[in-house]
Amino acid sequence: MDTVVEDVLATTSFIDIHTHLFSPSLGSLGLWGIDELLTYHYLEAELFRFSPVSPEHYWTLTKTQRADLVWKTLFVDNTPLSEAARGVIAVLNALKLDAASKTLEPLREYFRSRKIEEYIPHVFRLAGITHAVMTNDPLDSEEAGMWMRGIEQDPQFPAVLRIDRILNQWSSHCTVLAAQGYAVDVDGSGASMKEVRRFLAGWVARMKPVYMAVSLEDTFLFPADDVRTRLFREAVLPTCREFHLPMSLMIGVRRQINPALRLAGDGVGRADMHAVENLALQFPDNRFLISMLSRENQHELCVIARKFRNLLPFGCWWFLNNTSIVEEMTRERLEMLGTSFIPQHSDARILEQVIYKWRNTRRTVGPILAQSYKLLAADGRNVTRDDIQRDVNRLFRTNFENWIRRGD
Ligand code: RAT
Ligand code: ZN
Repeated sequence: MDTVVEDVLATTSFIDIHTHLFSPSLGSLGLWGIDELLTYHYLEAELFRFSPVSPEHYWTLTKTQRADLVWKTLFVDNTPLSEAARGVIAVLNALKLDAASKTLEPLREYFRSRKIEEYIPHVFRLAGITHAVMTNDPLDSEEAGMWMRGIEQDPQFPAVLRIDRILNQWSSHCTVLAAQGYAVDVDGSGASMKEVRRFLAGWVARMKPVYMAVSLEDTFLFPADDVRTRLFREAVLPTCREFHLPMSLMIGVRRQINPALRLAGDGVGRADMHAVENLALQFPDNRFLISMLSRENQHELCVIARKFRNLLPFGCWWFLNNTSIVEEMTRERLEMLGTSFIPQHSDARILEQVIYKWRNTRRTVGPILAQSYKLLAADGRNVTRDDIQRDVNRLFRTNFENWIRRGD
């Protein structure tokens, strides 16, 4: 059983439903190579535990110097045991590079000689994925500029309209919309909601996203007496319905608990699941992708998903993407939801990370699936390879495809 499951997982290409990767047409936004891999914020957080360097000094270094420091600290002077550090070793091995190199120069040489258009299919093959769904911010001036000038869309990199700045930072971003000619104000009064819908519709037309997305803090409440509740009710969710787009909610971030660490400075908190229940109940015609960041919220999410068919739990997000927690969450989800969920996304920020993140997923999920089939067999039902293939397709491809296509 274990080997059949392993083989099906190894030979099925997955859809990576949430990444921070970019298609080559979005140019320098796309990160790849050894210096980017080593300055990943998961590793920067670890650097400060092992090195006396102060964050303030670290940020004055060039990217090359930072990468050298991370390599020496976490990979030469210490054993790279953490999930994020081990991931770099797995990537170097998969690319047939020397993971024990004392310096980075030979590794840099390899990456310098890659041509991105040929390199991406190679990396996708090693990762066993066909698509990396992007995260696209219409209020990031660099990215928005590229979209406005017109970019060639790459079917391997479906777009996602990410609207954190609108839903989480309305007071500081409504002026940006106003400057672009939208009649909005900070209280969300007058034509504001209609104008936000016009803004979103424009970006839906431009990006052709497969869903809209936001990440929300652990203290998120819905409904609340605030502009965000109105934005959800009167602008975002109606636009999702109009264009048949799911809304992805990633809930549980405690932003900048240590601001000196910048991107690495966010934490996690347990969220109040009433918000998810209320959204699912009040908007039966919207479909939601849901990922909770806190381990403590996972069981509640499974229970709520059993009650609301418009919720699709996905991923073991960020601090949860560790073998021990992925095991626990996947087992719990299989037991409570069968195959009606999406076990994982990579959240990759640097291209090559998809290699180790998907390898870890296959390695961790394989035995759990196999164990479920063994229990089923012990209870009187054997499964065929076709059954297993159908289940793996659902978990890692078609649950997502069906979710984004409904209503077409
Ligand atoms: O996992 C991460 O890399 C985080 O920094 C976040 O980007 C998170 O995944 C998000 O999409 O907000
Ligand atoms: Zn993310």
